Amino acid sequence: MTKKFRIVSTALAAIALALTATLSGCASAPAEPSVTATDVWIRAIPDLDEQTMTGLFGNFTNNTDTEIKILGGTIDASIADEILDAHEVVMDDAGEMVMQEAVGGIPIPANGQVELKMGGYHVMLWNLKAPLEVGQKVKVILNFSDGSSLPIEAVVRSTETEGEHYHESEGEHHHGTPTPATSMSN
Ligand SMILES: [Cu+2]
Repeated sequence: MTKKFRIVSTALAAIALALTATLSGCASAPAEPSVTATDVWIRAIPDLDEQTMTGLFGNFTNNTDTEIKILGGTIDASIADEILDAHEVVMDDAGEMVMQEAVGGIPIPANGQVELKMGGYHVMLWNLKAPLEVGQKVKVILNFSDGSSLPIEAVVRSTETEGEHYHESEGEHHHGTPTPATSMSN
């Protein structure tokens, strides 16, 4: 009986060891990414003759007690230029809305959120290699100022489905053709 018990206890010890290994494996990984994202989408570009750049939008949540900035990201080089830039839209001296690099990154307040939207903050995709069709899913990796990064699958949408946002940010121009500056904004 003693011998039998010993075998059983050895087996249990092995299981316990395996469990310990599994648990410590989990413990060493962050419980939750410092930044999480929802509703991430990219504006469709069905015709590269019209435009070869577009923007990525969505809601980003900072799960930490410290401000974190979205620095930019990367994308597969078969889709666009590999490096994605953090951008913002501002009014220039002439009163035109223009986009520019968000210097230092796009801030997400501690324990807060930022919405990347048309006419505001966005992540820029340059030199698309192929048209981006509505419904297509695109993988990107975004990089943050705390050194973390987040792989995201963004869905390609048309601006029509985001019409309200677009018009809001365009103000009085919403019935006209977008000015070059406005179309630059994404
Ligand atoms: Cu831009």
